[in-house]
Amino acid sequence: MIGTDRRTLLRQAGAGLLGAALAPFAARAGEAVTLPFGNGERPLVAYPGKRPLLQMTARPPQLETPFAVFDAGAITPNDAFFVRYHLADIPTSIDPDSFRLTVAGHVDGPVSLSLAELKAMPNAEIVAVNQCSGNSRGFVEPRVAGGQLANGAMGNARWTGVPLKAVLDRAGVKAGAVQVVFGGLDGPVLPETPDFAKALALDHARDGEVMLAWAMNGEDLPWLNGYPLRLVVPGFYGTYWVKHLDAITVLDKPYEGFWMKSAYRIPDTACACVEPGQTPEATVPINRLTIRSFVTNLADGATIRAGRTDLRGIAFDGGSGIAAVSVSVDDGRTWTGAMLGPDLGRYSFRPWTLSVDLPAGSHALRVRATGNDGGVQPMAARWNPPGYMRNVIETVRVRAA
Ligand SMILES: Nc1nc2c(c(=O)[nH]1)N[C@H]1C(S)=C(S)[C@@H](COP(=O)(O)O)O[C@H]1N2
Ligand SMILES: [Mo]
Repeated sequence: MIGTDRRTLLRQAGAGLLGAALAPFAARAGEAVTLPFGNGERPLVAYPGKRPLLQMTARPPQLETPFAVFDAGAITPNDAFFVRYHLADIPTSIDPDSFRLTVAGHVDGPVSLSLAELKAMPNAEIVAVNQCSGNSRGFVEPRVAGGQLANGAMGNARWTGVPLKAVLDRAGVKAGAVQVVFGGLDGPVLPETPDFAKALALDHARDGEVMLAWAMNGEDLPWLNGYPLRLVVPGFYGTYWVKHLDAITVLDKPYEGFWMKSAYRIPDTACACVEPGQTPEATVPINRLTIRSFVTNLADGATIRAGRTDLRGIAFDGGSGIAAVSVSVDDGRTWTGAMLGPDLGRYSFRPWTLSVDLPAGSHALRVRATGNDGGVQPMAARWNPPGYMRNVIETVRVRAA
């Protein structure tokens, strides 16, 4: 599939032919990246519709975006967008004409909607960050179990679809409903493995912003990002953004499935953290993104020319929007405000730039974002057993010569 342009690929996807080609192709034999933590070696592998990405696992595909992509613009290109699956039986053939989304459960009347019917409803568009709960887990100290990700399990895209509220209204939510459950076409290989499904509170599901998206950055969703339809939950971690979405069920009691009740839970403490090594007494489902910011144009460990240095990067939070980004070159004693770039909406990456003076020698550059809700990044990292929600102030060490 390397060299096949996206349009051809998507035509093939539309015709349901992509499946046969879901096997990955090594980018260039032996090409690999070593992430800066133990066992950080990752092959660069190109899957259909994707440029070479860092492969964490092959079955199911878990692909991380090379960090340099985030320096190229505030929107993450479709072919560079990360991929995360839990279950190895991912769909390999979907006919967009016969595809149906069903809405059932605690409703006046179940409905079954085709893509054409969904697209005929009033469309919605939003720019929003999709980030995995375990993004950056590889940097957590002491180390925790789970996919050892660097900072590339996130991406920012313009999503086009229909508000979930409008689709729920089609079926008519009955009084007494409390939650909505979302299921996709992928499934477990073994019957004992719980199928992937996520739930949202009814009020959240009907907030008018949560949407069912069929397009990403103006094109059909890439196969591996949920073709032909996915849930978009602005401000919430990616785990809720169910891909290949084909089943919506309204419940009159809380959903008890594994992926809500046992997995993707965080300590029920103000910081969503516990002392390293401790087990939380109580947990709640993970929810909103924490505030983060990154330098994107200088890699940790880089050698640069002494003198005036232009820094650029991105910042985002769980939906209050970025109010300010500042940079410290003196271990956090003083901070200088950066200039914010174009505002694509409060759920989007917000670009920033700042020019700093870096005389010859070693420097630690720290970047810190502040949200419109007053939220700031912590100087010390939070710790929780699954390594979720990392948002410590990032440090980039450079040598100016
Ligand atoms: N159907 C389905 N949807 C899913 C998942 C999955 O395993 N199956 N994983 C979720 C998780 S944990 C994340 S982080 C996002 C990742 O979205 P992406 O693969 O489009 O980047 O998809 C979510 N939606
Ligand atoms: Mo995730």
